Amino acid sequence: IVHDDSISDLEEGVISNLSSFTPDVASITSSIRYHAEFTPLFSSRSFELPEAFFATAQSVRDALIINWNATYDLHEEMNAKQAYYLSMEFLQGRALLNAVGNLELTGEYAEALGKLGHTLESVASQEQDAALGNGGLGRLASCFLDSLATLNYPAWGYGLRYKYGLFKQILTKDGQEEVAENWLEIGNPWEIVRNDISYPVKFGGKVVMGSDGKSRWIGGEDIVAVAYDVPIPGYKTKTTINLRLWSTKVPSKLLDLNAFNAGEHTKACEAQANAEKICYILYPGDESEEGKILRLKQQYTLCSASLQDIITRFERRCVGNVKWEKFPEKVAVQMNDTHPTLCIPELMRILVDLKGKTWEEAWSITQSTVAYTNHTVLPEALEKWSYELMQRLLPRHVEIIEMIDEQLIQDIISEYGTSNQEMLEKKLATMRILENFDLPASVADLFGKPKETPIDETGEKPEANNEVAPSERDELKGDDTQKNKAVQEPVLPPKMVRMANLCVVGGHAVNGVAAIHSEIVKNEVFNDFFLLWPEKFQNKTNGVTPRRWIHFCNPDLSSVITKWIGTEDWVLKTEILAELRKFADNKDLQIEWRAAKRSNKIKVASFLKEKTGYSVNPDAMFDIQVKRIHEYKRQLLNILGIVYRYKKMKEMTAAERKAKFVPRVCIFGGKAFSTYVQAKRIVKFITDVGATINRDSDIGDLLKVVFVPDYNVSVAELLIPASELSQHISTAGMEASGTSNMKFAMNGCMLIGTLDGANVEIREEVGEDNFFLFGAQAHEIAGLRKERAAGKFVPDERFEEVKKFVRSGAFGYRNYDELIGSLEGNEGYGRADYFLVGKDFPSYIECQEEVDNAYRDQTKWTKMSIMNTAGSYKFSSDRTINEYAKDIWNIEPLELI
Ligand code: B1N
Repeated sequence: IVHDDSISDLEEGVISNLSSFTPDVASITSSIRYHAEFTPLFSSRSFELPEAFFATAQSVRDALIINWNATYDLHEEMNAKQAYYLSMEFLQGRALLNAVGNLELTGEYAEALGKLGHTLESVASQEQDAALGNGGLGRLASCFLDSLATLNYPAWGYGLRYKYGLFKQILTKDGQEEVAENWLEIGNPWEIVRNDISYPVKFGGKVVMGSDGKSRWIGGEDIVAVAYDVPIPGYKTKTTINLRLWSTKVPSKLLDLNAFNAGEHTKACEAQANAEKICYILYPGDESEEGKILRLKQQYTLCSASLQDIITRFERRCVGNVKWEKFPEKVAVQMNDTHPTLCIPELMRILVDLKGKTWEEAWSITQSTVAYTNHTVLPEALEKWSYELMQRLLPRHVEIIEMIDEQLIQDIISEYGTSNQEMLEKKLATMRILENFDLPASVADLFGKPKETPIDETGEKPEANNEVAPSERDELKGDDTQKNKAVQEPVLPPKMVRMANLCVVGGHAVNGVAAIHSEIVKNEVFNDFFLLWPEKFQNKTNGVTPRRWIHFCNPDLSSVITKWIGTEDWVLKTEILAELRKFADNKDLQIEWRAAKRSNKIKVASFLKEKTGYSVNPDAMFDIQVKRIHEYKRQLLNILGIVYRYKKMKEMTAAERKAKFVPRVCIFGGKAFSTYVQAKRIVKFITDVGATINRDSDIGDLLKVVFVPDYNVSVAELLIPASELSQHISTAGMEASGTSNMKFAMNGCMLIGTLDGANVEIREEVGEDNFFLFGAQAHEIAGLRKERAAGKFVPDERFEEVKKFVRSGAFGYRNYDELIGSLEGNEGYGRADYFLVGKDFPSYIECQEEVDNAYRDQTKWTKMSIMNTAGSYKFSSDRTINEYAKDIWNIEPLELI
């Protein structure tokens, strides 16, 4: 589309961009045209979709920047206490529709784009997802930003600007393949590079004592973190907060021009490449993956740059009268899981080494400032770092951590005394920050005889084993002498730093993310700490933003809700949704409710056709499981249930099949970590089962199985409004919360699930009759595993039958020995069904029968669907954020007028 009149309108565009942004259709149109013409990327006069997206986004950004500046000025002027949410992940997804929706300019932008020959929807679909996160933890951080802005809290997010976010998933005949996606390639219209805001960050070097008796950290590798700001608009408010993402580069003084001039380009570029690679890629692990040296550098960069920035702001706002004891009255730092734990020693270092505070003063300030959210109880996911690696990279921080550890030992001793040495040793073994360390000299005397280091067969005392994983060591030393040496020595357990323990000790609050999870945190994972400091422990049940997750992604249902409740206020005050209960039986509402669902299903059907080639019937039940692929989330239970259903169908006549089963479209989506072999086998298995069932003419529309490739935030926004049954079927006690369960319930989707994570609270709110419950409960799991190990588990016949069917080659033969084998045995081969798929299988398939029966009665089903939306009000992230603000951060809203 070429606009002949674009030039004549430009002046208008320039003027409206220089003056304040007046949101009428005419000025929006000229602003879009202005950007289409002057954005450096698109100098031509063409206005096709990619250009239209970019120009539209830039025009929206102008509006955001006005509010963003005003918000910043207000915070500066009022000098109110501010909360900072530090997270290694923000899973923002697309921003355009969210921004125009929050600005209440959707209609205006749609009309302006219409005049320019496009639809807002098609322009919005051009945007790449910002996928700077892996899953729930990152998406939670993004929902929190939306709520913070909407509720007018003085708060910011801090994260890293990864050049490559989460990989793109491609499904081939061999299963999942990962492809890097350079989301910044054509530029990011939402970010504002702040070359004026940068901080030095150091790695390595050594600690020396200055003449003033203060420690100084010198030498090593210096890099610079540069700020990239992303404005985050609130809904129906001018408040626009900031997400500050750090990118790394080499300090300009280190660019070796001499080497460059001498033709040694490689050498000159080396430091630059090393600095830049820190922000190259998002750590793609979910709960169970191992850390790498780059990851520690990333974590420290986030903590160091953010704290320097926060401190600079604090000092500036003190205008020449800095009282450090007031710091916690102005600043709250929330650590999103243990990934930003280094905030604790970094704040201590800055206060003690650079600001001249005593240890005690610094400790009190640090503890009152930081707080920690735990997101997982899987033991393999509790972060630990090799002491040796940390010492090489962050020598001063390790000294500080050692002091905190020593102080903790003193605290434990003063609480429990030394009379019961066995108990005390047990406490120290679980609670200390440093793992596999001897006691420090200051307390060793308290323990009868000093601890002996074991003597090996050669009669020599071995050195403590500071082994690090080979990949880390190679990167550090560039040779393997250490490895050869280590081979000859007896291996002592490696010295580690337990980040979660450091967080619990260094923060004033520790919270879990759902009621059941917070109980497990208190009574199991951190029980010793809970007994020592019960007042620190809290629950903050997760939530999701009702703007993105119902109002914007499901406009059809939103209109129905608004019409029946009589107001749109529910988008801000979700408790109003409960009023829907009054009309749950109303025939007219039910008709409108079903029509909204059906139109969403039709959109998904055409999306599935486009992405997978499979045609599905929009009148079948849409049954969905979308989340990271993980054994504990039990996609295997779901697909084996489908296999069982298929087998039963095959054993029946066409008429019997039709009478017995409700037609279903079973949709899967989710990424497996690239080296998580078992998760990848599950992906492959699901696609194989789909390939067989979907082409089976006996089955037809009665059952389809589709794996949607590259599940991400945008795909979720499409699938969730169309779903009727969603699966949240983790082994009880293993899913900390889950947040998609909340999104599904909000969109009138029934849940089938275990009593795990937030399912427990969702079921309480929507009512037992409106939730399909099955499976063993959290308190039974340990006993069931023991029973299994003792060879006492007797599997259900139907489970045996389904495994046999898979092994018979019904879906081909690849990989199934390992997959099915993992569900068998008592111990040893595979993992003896650690996740209890076999145990829960009978109750799962029986529950699925109940689902079929309920679906046959569409009046009843629609009522259940309405009751889910009505009962979902508690799961707004606005509720969660208000709780954090009151109970942990002690911050108040501040509204621009
Ligand atoms: O955090 C979500 C919860 O709703 C989910 O239940 C929980 O599994 C998820 C290491 C994690 N826990 N831990 C992680 C992510 C990345 C990483 O590198 C761990 N993600 C969760 C929000 O509370």
